[in-house]
Amino acid sequence: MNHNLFATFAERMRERDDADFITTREGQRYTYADALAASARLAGALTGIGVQKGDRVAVQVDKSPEAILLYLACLRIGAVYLPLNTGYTGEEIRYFLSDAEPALFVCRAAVLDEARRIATETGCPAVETLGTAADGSLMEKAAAATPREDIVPLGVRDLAAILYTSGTTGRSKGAMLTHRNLGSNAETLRQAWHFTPEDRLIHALPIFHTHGLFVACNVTLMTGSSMLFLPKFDADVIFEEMPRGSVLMGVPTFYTRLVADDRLTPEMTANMRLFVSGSAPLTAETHREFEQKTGHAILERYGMTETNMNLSNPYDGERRAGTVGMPLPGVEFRVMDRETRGPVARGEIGMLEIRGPNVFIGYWRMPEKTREELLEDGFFITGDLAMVDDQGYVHIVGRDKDLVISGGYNVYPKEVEQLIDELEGVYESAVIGLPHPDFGEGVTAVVVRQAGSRIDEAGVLAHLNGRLAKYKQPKRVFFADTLPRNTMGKVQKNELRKQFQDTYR
Ligand code: MLC
Ligand code: AMP
Repeated sequence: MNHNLFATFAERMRERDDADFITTREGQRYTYADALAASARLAGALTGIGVQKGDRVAVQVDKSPEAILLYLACLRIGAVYLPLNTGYTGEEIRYFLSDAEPALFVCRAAVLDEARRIATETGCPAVETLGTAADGSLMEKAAAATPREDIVPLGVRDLAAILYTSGTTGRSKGAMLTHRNLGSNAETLRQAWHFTPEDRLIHALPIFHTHGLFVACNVTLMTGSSMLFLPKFDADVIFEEMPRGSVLMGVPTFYTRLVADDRLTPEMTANMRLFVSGSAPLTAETHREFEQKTGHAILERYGMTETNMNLSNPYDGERRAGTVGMPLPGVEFRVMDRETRGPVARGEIGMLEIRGPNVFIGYWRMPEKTREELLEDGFFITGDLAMVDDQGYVHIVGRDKDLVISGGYNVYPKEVEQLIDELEGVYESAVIGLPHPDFGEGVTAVVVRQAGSRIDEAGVLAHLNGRLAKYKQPKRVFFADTLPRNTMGKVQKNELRKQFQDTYR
């Protein structure tokens, strides 16, 4: 049996033939037949460039239908798709390329020179460009290539993608996801969320993370439904498109912004059948307000880069505000006491662990990290703290990992602290997440100066600018004489969060 996920997608694509797959407001339109043909041409181009089964293809491009066709082409030939946040700076890209050793780096034309330089320094043999108007050197090569109509046979552990997720030590880890991981989750979600070929997903998420890439696109491909690709979230555009859409997937920031808008009414959302939220906690307040204003209960689900989607509120049945629902079919979970390593009683808080065909097979070239987090019995330690209520709904009540989630993007404080600490005049720093009305949590730095230093907020921010993606940069920098520490010498971030809790309110 061929475990190549593209084999499953291709069947659906042939069936759906001239039905829309991806459209844009700029008039781009790919039917399923178009997408099948284009993926074969892109697969031919990749082969011509020298990309082979198992090779990584690193991609840092603006959102476009062609980026998804490139993802499909990689699946087709068994190459490993490696999407990168467009916000990453050159320094951040250098790390990913040196760690993943891709056979090809696909970038935006505007940064081609820098990309070539980084590729040369990191030993990446090929660089191509891809633009948002079906342009760029990769598309030119695809137009001239001999299409590859075949689908490379793959085994059950062959990789479809590597997605980097930041590490608590400051070093990003590449989560290795197999064709089976992605395929099983897409099929599960298709069924659980009642997708049909008639669905039209309003797609406003970025396509370099699990939510916008796998949850949205793989479910669409599994179903044979269609997507309207928007470059980014823009409330005006969402409201213009809602009457022609049926599903919206978003991070909580989408919903807090929509709820605050007078255009959100039952009439406006009458054609929509489903609003999905995930990637960060949706407040019960936003959930309730959204329902009051539209009659729609947002379906909140819980997932991770390493695991795809695990838990979901029901499609039919109560969608409980402030909870992430129950395990999806095929997914097992347990809530464990971290000291005794035994399960906690219902209603008590413990570490959430997950097992299932959706769970990744390990971190790229990090066997020790993999062993620490992916246990021998197949359960993955999420780092999230959970509680199961009397109705069996799971509540994510906090995190046991030092992580800030800002507008659905993960920021690991360590990475920011390391950069601040190297700055002259800084003795030490602590980076925390504080309640933020728009982003959920706002990245904030608390800095202790060296004696005599006059470094200020602007100085710290200037140092980070260009070194760190914008969303990782603190929204505010505060100064303190010392950082609060416990008897073990560990910085008490809880204390800092309390002290600065009203910063953005
Ligand atoms: C933008 N900015 C952010 C930010 N997004 N700052 C912090 N956090 C963010 N998430 C910066 C901009 O650079 C800008 O800076 C300023 O904040 C205001 O920008 P904006 O125009 O208001 O932002 P916008 O472009 O509207 O973007 C906000 C957003 C976007 C929430 C729509 O960040 C987004 O689409 N997030 C989704 C992330 C996502 O897909 N996560 C899924 C991960 S997968 P300045 O200074 O230039 O003004 C995962 C697994 C799972 O977690 O379970 O799904
Ligand atoms: P990422 O590594 O970007 O995939 O982010 C995964 C993390 O996002 C999880 O470990 C959770 O901390 C968080 N997360 C995802 N969905 C939810 C949700 N519905 N509620 C609370 N936290 C969530």
